Amino acid sequence: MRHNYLGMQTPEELRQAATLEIEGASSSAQLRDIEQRYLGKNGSIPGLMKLLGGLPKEDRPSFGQRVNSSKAEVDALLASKQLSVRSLEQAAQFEAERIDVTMPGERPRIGQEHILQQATNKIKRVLGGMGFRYMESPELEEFRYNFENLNYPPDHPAMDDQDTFYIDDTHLLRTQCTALQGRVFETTPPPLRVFTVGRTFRNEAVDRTHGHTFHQVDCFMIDEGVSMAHLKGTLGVFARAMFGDEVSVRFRPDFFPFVEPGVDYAISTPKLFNGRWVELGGAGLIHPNILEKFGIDSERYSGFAFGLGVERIPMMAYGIDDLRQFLENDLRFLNQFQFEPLPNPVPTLADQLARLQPALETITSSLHLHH
Ligand code: FA5
Repeated sequence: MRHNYLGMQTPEELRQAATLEIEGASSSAQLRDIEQRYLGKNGSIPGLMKLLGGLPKEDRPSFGQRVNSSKAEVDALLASKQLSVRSLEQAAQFEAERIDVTMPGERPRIGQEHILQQATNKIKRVLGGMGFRYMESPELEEFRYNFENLNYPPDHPAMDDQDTFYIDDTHLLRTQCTALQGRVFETTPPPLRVFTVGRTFRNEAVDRTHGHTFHQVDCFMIDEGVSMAHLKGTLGVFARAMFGDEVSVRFRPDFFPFVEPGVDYAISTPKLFNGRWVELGGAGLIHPNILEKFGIDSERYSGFAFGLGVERIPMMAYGIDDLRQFLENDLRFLNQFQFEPLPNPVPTLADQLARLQPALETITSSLHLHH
């Protein structure tokens, strides 16, 4: 057994002690600590060199060697232990941070179009599919397009039906999308097929079926030989496309200054409101006065026009009985409704006319009976 140097441990003892500690260590932090204590600047193994001066001269080289070889061994042991500890630590870290890519994801909240927008889109696709061209005109409209050009005589009480927000003597918030007609007739010679969907305004007492701000579809065509049969056929196809095949359509005489004859247009479906008739809008043959006013020969050309409330469409499709809900932005209400997408591809005009054929024949034969 080697003697102690001034009560200090020998290089071999220190190496032994370090070895035990290294073997027992389980983290790089512990290893760093061991390294510092044994090999660091003030570490115990290099510290042995301070003893050299007190040793007999002949013992110094061999002692120096023993210190160095202990140092080298501890160094090598530390390095190899460092490697294995690090790889264990890394494995543990990977485990802790593991992501299970097979876990179900969080479904992102996807918005959907507002119910009135969905209705508008469907109207556009149906009427567009029947060959009507979509156009827009201003919400802040001139008196002459909203009333005067539409064959309202000055101070005619029919204007009172549409209690109007006037901006000044000649401007108003349009009360009906029929205001588009004069703008089109001014610029476009017949034959023409046009429709619009837009916002309309009336100074109404608001209730379940009346808003001050609502939407209308307005649709019209002018060509040679256009008759009530075309109007009824078109509105029949429109109703079935919007509400399904079981819908019934009713026309009753009604008055609007811009049509002659005029009708109101109502639908009923067995599933809703106990099959009660609900008025969607008005329609008729464009008044010859209007055609003539715009230089369209009323002997040669005739036209039909119809105008419907957009809000009434989802109300009838879903049995909603209060249109104020549309604009309250309550998502619990709005998220319930998803218009069924039209089949893709959308039926062509030819498909739709083929479906319409029996109805057209009935209408035509009933017209003949009355002659
Ligand atoms: C018109 O506005 C005519 N321009 C329709 C027309 C066009 C007739 C072409 C003939 C030819 P009326 O005022 O009835 O008509 O309104 C048409 C539809 O708009 C009504 O049937 C209803 O569905 C809807 N509507 C009218 N006022 C309101 C309102 N305050 N709130 C919600 N919808 C309304």
